[in-house]
Amino acid sequence: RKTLPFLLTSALLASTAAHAQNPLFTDVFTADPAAMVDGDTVYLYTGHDEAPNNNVFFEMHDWLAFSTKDMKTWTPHGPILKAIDFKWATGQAWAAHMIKRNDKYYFFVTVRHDDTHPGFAIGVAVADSPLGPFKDAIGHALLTNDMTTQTPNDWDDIDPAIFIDDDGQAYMFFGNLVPKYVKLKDNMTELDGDIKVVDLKNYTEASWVHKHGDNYYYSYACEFPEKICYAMSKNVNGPWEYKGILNEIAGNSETNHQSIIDFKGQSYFIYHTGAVPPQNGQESGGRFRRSVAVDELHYNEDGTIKRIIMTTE
Ligand code: FUB
Repeated sequence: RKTLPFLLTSALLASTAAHAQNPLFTDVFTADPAAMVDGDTVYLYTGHDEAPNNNVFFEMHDWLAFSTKDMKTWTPHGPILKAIDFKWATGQAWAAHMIKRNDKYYFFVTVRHDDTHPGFAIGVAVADSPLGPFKDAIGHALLTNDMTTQTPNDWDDIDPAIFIDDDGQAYMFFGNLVPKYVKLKDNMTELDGDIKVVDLKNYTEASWVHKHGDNYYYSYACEFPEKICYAMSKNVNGPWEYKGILNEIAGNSETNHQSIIDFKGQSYFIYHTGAVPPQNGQESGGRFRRSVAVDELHYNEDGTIKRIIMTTE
């Protein structure tokens, strides 16, 4: 039960913080945040947890979109795409990533493939606007499970994270247990060259690559239950030097999944937590009932990142 001092402190923090109160959304469960800055707006794409209480696994059918111009007031835009909008997929709308290129918006997603390629796969949808309408850009998966040549892990092609380097070359980072990356062609719908393995300490999933100043950062969920760890490099191709933990397991969600953005002079760490009490008619959060939260992210002078202070802790 929350006490008056707790509520007053929360209200004060919410009024002085550079972002909205956490969790960001209390009428829907959201997970796997993928934020994209586009001009004066942040678009936030999330998975949509719909598991009933005590369910034993994820129940995720579509991806949701939200936007803000000040990180405080968020506008919900509802579902932008369903997993089964990819005709070759059977469901499981897992982690996704949006990226803009040549005035088009490419939404890279994790879905479960049909029996022709059992296991998870990565697909791409495209639209002329950040809020869609989106359609399958290829008509088949960009990357499917190949049990003959890869480690027999049918989750290995999940959690795409797209990064476009200063020279215009696009890369897709992805993977479960083994982090991998591959170049993308300019059309964003074809792989360009071999898939390479990245050397990262304790990698589990949830790749995210960004650049700040002259440094490249690879953040990822590490261990299990998951924390977010990160490594730094002077080159997108590595080598990556392990730098430590950004946040501990957030609430009781077991998974952890982050976006890192710079927006209007402030850096933000966006993640999900399971520690959401019943509110607004919702049941409580948990492993398969996660909620997206945001906190400030601060860099040290040497480019390393300070440990995130989570308001949800
Ligand atoms: O939301 C389903 C899966 O859980 C994601 O793909 C992983 O990153 C983990 O958050």
